[in-house]
Amino acid sequence: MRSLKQWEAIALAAVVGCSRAPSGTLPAVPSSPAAANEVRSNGDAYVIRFTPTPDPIPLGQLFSLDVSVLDARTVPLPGKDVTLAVDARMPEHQHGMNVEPRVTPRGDGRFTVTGMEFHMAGRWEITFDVTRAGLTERAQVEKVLE
Ligand SMILES: [Cu+2]
Repeated sequence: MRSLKQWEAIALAAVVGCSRAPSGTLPAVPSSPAAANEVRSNGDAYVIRFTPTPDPIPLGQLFSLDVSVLDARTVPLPGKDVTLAVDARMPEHQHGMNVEPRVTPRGDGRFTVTGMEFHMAGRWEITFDVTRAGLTERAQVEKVLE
């Protein structure tokens, strides 16, 4: 039969065990202000980070995006086997942009997207289509312009 002291030790071990973060799980996407410009792809294979220039995205003016495609653990993707297509739409209005953006690869999963323009105020949805080894996965993020 166990003594009271032993039960206390077991209970304490259980509490300590619970307070520890579970191992083997993916790191959480940080909830910093920058997280607003970070999105996971729908199949959870990629994390997309993007920075607009100008920032915030202006209304009725050309802007560009610096985009980094990272793996699910937010590690940069080495090599040149990743391609990216970017588009934007206003879902409520069922139209896209009046311009066609150009994507320039910078290597290691980084891209510069030029020639974007949101010509109307309201809700826009930017889509990032990441293709690697013949498989395409989409990430989308919302931007509301006033
Ligand atoms: Cu519209």
